Amino acid sequence: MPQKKRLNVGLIGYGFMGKVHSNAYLQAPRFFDLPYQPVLKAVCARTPEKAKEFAANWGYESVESDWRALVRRADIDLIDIASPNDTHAEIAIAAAQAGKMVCCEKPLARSAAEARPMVEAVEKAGVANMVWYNYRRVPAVALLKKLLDEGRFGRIFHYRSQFLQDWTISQDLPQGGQALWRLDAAVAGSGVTGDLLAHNIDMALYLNGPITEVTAMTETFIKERKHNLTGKVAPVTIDDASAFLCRFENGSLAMFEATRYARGHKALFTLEINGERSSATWDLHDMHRLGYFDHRDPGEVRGWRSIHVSDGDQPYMGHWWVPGLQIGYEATFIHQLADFLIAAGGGKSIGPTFRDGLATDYVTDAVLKSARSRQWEKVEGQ
Ligand code: SOE
Repeated sequence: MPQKKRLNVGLIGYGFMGKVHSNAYLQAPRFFDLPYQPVLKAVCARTPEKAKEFAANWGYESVESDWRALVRRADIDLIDIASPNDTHAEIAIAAAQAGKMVCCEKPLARSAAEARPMVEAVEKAGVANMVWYNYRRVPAVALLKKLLDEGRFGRIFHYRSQFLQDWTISQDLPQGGQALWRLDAAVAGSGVTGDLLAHNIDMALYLNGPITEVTAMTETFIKERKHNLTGKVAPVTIDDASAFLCRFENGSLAMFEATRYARGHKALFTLEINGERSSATWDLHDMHRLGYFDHRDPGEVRGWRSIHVSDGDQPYMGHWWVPGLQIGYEATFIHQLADFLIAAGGGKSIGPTFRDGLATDYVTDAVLKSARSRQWEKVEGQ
């Protein structure tokens, strides 16, 4: 077998996403034929002990405690940003200027204004780039995309999507700091709009095209929480729930909702799309199933099909076990990395690129603006 080109990865961040990405670098070359062999070269974290622990567990060869030192290293080919949202822009721009490939956790940035120079930097440097909107790579979602691209749905009338969680309902939960920066708007940019709705929006832009205008409402149910960095009770700055109506460029109408206050729901990401000839449904808690209805089926057998997307001729599944057996959440990152490395080997980037991440940030900006203005708002940059 010819030797694969080694691709030295420098990871920044060691939380939940640091683990998921590290797993993808280890597993992708085992299941996919890739032009590169990823090497876990260095992990960077502000606390050296944490970085060392993480490196020992995942097999990173070295540790850094300053991301600038990591970006300067000549032996690093790819910078992976899995640190909180307020760090994405500076790191990504420096990495692109140093000529590295850049993979960034979602959302790309805290706002479109912050994301724009990131897009300029990667495009000017001509480096491969992507944003980890992993749910596009669920096999059932990839199959839905294929069916849509084949024109089976006809004109699209409706799109609906929700992301429901319940982990912030307790008043006793503090905000801010290492584990809870998602509750601090200064670090995260926003609450569920940038964290959860961003997934719904990325997938909708991918499946149904650009969104032109939105009207939104947001709510912060718990107004004050103890801040982990100061120990003091402080106003909560994020949105706890966010919902919006919108119009797509293709003329379809849509409803979106995300919340961390839907008691009983942990990560219920759902979507439904209704076209002139076909409709489809999908939800993350039953992620292998695609609901599909085709009005052109003969009347006597017409009805909703529940397609278990686990067969070798369905997207990605031929790389895994035998037909009918399932894969997990972590596989979506493995698929995304495999697609990225195959494209990078041919000198290209695949979606979601930084430019696609910016498109999502334009929509989340419009959602937050509309919630404040209580008016319909145009989505910029479309
Ligand atoms: C929040 O709880 C979160 O972990 C998001 O940050 C992820 O992007 C989402 O996939 C699951 O929920």
